[in-house]
Amino acid sequence: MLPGMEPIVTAFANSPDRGRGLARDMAVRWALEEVGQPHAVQRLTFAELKAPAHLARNPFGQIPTYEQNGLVLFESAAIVLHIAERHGELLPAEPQARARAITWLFAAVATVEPPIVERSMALLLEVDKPWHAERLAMLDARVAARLAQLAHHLGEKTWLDGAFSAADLVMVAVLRRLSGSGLLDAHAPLAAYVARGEQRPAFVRAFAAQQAVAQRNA
Ligand code: GTB
Repeated sequence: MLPGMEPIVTAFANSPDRGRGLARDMAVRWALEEVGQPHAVQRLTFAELKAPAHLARNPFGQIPTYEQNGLVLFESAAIVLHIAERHGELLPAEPQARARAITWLFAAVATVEPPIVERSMALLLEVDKPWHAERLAMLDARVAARLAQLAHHLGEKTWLDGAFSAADLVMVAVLRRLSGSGLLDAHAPLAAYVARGEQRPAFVRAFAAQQAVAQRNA
């Protein structure tokens, strides 16, 4: 733990995932657990997300945000990267390995996540459209293509590139959004990779913390 004020992370007051840890505060909370940094979680209603106090933290009115010692950040992957850099953990020290880990962190949110999010949105907002089945099949194929490429890279490796890093943390958080879709089942090593992430004690602690809130809300 480093000196300074405890960081404050924002999360949904009542997450629509009902305790499955699928909202993006999960990655930030997991990263803070990995580096042993105690933190406070501020829970916001949907109305509070769009109120001036929160828009000052995140112009897009979303969770998660991170505040510590006057620094205010948004974007979950940027926050995880900041935590990794501040604590000198979750990223390799050797410059080339570090650059590769940051590349994978970007790949998680910029290349792997977009079709996964599009698919979730289609299931949430478009099920009643006459073209839904056709579009879902297209999105399933796009997700499946990314998963096949990722599985090919992962091969028999435990983590994306050497030791567990911030990139694995964000990648696992991204892939978890497919839980229940069956799409991960086509790649046993990828499903095992996600399971390895979920078995890390820091993940288990962060998951339990957000689940306890969901259970209180239920
Ligand atoms: N790129 C940003 C980041 O990574 O931080 C995206 C942040 C974001 O999408 N935040 C969402 C939010 O605040 C919550 S995580 N939404 C409210 C709004 O935009 O008004 C997305 C999310 C929501 C719900 C589920 N779920 O129920 O399973 C999963 C993921």
